[in-house]
Amino acid sequence: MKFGARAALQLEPRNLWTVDLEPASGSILQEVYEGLSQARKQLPPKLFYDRRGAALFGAICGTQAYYPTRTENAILRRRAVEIAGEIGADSAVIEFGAGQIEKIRLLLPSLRPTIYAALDISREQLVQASSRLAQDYPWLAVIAVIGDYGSPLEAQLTLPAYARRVVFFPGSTIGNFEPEQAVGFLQRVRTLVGDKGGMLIGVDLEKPVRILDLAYNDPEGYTAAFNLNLLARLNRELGADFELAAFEHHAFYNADRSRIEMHLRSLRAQRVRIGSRAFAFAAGATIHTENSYNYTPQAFGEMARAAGFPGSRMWTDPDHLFGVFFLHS
Ligand code: AVI
Repeated sequence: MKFGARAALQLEPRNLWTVDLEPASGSILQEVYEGLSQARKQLPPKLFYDRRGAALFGAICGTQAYYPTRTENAILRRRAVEIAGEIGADSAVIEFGAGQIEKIRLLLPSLRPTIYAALDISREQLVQASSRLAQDYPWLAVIAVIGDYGSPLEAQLTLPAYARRVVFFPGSTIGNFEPEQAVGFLQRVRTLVGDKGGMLIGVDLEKPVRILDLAYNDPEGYTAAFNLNLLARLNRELGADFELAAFEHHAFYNADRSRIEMHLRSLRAQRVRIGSRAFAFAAGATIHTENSYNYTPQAFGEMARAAGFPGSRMWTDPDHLFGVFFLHS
């Protein structure tokens, strides 16, 4: 098994390989300086996912308020046979941001791909989850790819030519991209999978605002803790002196842009020191931490077409909260 110039390392069980595409990670300081120096302060949502952030995200996914996870899981479970029928035999599934590798398990018995490559930047979690998967499915070749799906993979991925490449991107993470970025990302996937390949992707659909408001303001407070953990992370990793009690979680639906926005709002005028710099916050000023766009099936279909996927089929739930799309040429 080879990835570009890199040989994959075989582990135990014998159907598991790992390949490391990730350079040793640098500091997040520059990104933080850049984001907080803008007129509208912002921080990239990827900074949410340190160990504690990943655990809080897991807790969010288990709440009643956060409908996307259980709704998407129900669609995958209920429609597994139809989805497998669309994808066909001998597929090589590449999951982006595979995390705990849970959702593909809903499809494996019906889909029976030849290869499953899970890509994630969190090395430890990925290797452990891949190893469990390889043990549970001895007939499947499992490849744990430590890497960032944001960086070009086209040159790195060498998979058998007969296999139909299918990128699996569940979880409505596409909604965290700006729409133009989302089209660019889908175009890259199109190049990666080639003419006979496809993409199975979860998309949050437009819906009444009260459902969205609740999902991003869960009564248990996990989303607030997830958002505020970003500041705690900057304190831990960069020695910043954010006073967490002086900021609050603020999430609301922006109807003009069809997106939920998450912010951290300063409760008073204050200065925060990070490394060698200080940043001033007026009372009520915010740091914009995330957008979660939702789409109508038509709008998402058009975006996919613009990216080179003219064919699409969608499966949804009875309330049309969430869509699982199979995109192809
Ligand atoms: C990962 N992503 C799709 C989640 C979302 O819904 O945008 C992250 C999240 N943010 C708040 N709650 C969950």
